[in-house]
Amino acid sequence: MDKELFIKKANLFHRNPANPILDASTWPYKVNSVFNPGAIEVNGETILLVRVEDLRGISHFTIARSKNGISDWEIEPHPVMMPEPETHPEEIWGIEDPRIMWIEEKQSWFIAYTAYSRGGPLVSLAETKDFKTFKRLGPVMPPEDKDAALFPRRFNGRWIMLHRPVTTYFQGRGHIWLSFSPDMKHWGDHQIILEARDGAWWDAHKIGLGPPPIETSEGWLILYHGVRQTASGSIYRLGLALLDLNDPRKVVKRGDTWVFGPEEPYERVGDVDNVVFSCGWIHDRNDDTIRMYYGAADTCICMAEAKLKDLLDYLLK
Ligand code: M1P
Repeated sequence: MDKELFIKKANLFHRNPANPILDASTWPYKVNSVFNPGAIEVNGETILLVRVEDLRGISHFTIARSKNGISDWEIEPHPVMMPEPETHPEEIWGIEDPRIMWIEEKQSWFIAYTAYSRGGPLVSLAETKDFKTFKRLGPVMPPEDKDAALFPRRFNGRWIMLHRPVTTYFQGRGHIWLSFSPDMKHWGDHQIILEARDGAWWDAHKIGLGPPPIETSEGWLILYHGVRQTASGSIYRLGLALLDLNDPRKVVKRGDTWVFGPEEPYERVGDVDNVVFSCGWIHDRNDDTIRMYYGAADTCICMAEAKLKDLLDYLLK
């Protein structure tokens, strides 16, 4: 049997026994579901910027904080970021799936999120220093486009963003693209870097970036979701790839197998069955552990841990 398939069986990610760690029943106000959070750590505290779907079906963001990243969550009693369709019409049907990156040069957190416009989902950016007030940079990619995240620094003077446009040309299939910008507002030099595979592959229909890239000695590590369409609906699973450190347009390595997929009942059954979807992971450099936060079945929030070394070994050895 192929060596990589053996490694898959070794289970790179380990689910936390407390899963799901957050759901609608623990929310301080009435909501339908909580899922797909952005995740960061500040002064030893885990902060999740949670996508919350209200009882209309429209999503907003709320903050949940925890000292250990697993339990005793302090959830803000009110949303921290609501759609603002009066000033930002592209947010008419909500804001979704935030990916957070610390940008040292600007001493700010930048959030790439999906704004659900009348023309379809698109990519918007916002900036915050405190997760209380948010400055919108506005829509930066037209619909349909989502699953976006920034790199933390400039490359030859330009910012880089990964994102996932969908065109009718590919019959609704979606690939991961990369674009450049001098100012984070105007984006160009768009190019495909990672394509959905074909036929029976687990990532045959469409793929999209998961959490923001992590810088490692071997390259930028990315986790992406791959979707396979079946007679009973789509299956969302997660796979790994490495991008070149100096030129992220170059894919150094891409794993063939998925490394995480829906297995547990809370991942198999929910508002959208058979979905694991991650927008945030936290790398603890002290013990090399990655905590991957993910939405399960578009219904609740879970966490699974892996060692960065194991993920790199899986890709490189
Ligand atoms: O329902 C599964 C996911 O579907 C969408 O993801 P994508 O367009 O990348 O396939 C998103 O709406 C996501 O929020 C959702 O979890």
